[in-house]
Amino acid sequence: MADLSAFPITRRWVPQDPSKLQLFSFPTPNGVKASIMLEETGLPYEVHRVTLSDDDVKSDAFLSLNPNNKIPAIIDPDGPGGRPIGLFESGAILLYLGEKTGRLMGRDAAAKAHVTQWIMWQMGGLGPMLGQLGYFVKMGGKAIEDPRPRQRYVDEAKRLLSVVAGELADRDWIADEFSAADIAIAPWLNALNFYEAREIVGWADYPGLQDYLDRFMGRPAVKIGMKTPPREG
Ligand SMILES: N[C@@H](CCC(=O)N[C@@H](CS)C(=O)NCC(=O)O)C(=O)O
Repeated sequence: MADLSAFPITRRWVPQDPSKLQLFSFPTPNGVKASIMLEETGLPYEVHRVTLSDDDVKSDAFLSLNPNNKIPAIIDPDGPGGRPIGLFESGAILLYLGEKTGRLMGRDAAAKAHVTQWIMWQMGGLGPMLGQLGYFVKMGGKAIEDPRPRQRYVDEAKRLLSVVAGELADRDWIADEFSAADIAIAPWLNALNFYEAREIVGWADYPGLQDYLDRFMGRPAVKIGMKTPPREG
């Protein structure tokens, strides 16, 4: 039986089966990247709900695994060299799980480089920019009278959407075959709905993006991963 007692987080969120990979997450666009990847690759895992409230995500227990106080994070009891490893940052988790399973990272070195490229594009661009857009359109920033911050993120979101739409014009998935890059990107496109920002970024101008989202959401593993862990319970 794997021993995860060196990870203080396991005293608050207790593994039932420490031989399984432990996921600490909440069903947000970043959180579901990890759960969808786990569902798609079929790796056995246990999920622990860490909500975005300070009591959870800023607790000493969670900070012991991720000092950056953000979900998702994982502990793999069977890490490199057979030793347990803790990991945070959804992009790093996707790359790690792809490497571990040999799945969803492209068939050859060139495809793998492209999958990595699009994961980096999502982590450095699409996610942070749409996150800021959500803040200025739906959350606290909505009350700010100066229109410039909001416009900045609207313009940047439009630009990023046109990039993905252009790439998807002649193929179903961002890096040719379905891959971890789609798992990074599609949940963020989906978040525009939650942010009530579709109209303002001209979502309807890119019908290919809705087709892409429908294709993504239609996958059985994605359906489960999108609801993992449940919001309540
Ligand atoms: N770059 C990080 C971002 C993760 C992130 O922003 N997580 C949000 C939820 S989507 C969070 O945990 N927020 C809690 C907080 O900031 O207090 C990743 O991709 O893992």
